Amino acid sequence: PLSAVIFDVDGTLAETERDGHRVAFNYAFKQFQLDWQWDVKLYGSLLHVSGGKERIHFYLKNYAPALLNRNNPDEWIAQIHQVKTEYFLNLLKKGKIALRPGVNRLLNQLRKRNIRIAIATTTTYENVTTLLQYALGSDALAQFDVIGAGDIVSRKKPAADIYHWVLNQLGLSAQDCIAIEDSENGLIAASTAGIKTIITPSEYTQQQNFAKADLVLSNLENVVPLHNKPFNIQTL
Ligand code: XBP
Ligand code: MG
Repeated sequence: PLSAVIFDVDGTLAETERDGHRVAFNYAFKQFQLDWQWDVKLYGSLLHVSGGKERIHFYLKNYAPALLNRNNPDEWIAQIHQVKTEYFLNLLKKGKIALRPGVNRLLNQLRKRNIRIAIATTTTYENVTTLLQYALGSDALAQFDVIGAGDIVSRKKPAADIYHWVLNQLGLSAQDCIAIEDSENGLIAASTAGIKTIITPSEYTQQQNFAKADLVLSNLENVVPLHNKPFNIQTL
């Protein structure tokens, strides 16, 4: 029996990357007098590294390695990332980022059936809680049994750690859950933890490899399988 559905956030609950996180990174770079500009295409390639701080570190290593010679580069990256997060939170609070189609409907159906709802994301905890509160209302957090986010685990997706952490918090095993993800990194993370995974590709992940997914849907509203293997969608 299905006991819980575990949702990814970025790309799955909402299209947060191109007009949200990307813009916030560029804002932070400007505040730190860095003339870096992550355009839409470059950002797409950087998304292969999950986690904002990890993404900045990767960019530095590849595009400005000399800057990593400074004292305590991780502390500096964390400061840049903090400014990025504050800007992103402001975008959320201005209502700039809406949930993807069908997300709200599925959450309501799960609640009605007493199926538990959890989050497994690499993004920062406040980003998740703020998105949920602004998109679903101030009491939204009560709907979520477990929120696994950001640095709660040290290895981010595609590592399975965040899914193991969430399963442990739920007190459930992998076969009692379904994960919903939008990216190959997310698919690898969830499936490595042994969790059946539905993929709803997002703006940046249309071309990724989802051959190992249990089900690929264009979105959660019009449930049209893009390719599918034996999978009991009735359980949803
Ligand atoms: C999301 C991420 C995050 C966001 C930015 O990946 O990789 O890093 O891009 O958020 P997933 P932070 O959807 O696979 O969890 O800057 O807060 O890390
Ligand atoms: Mg995602």
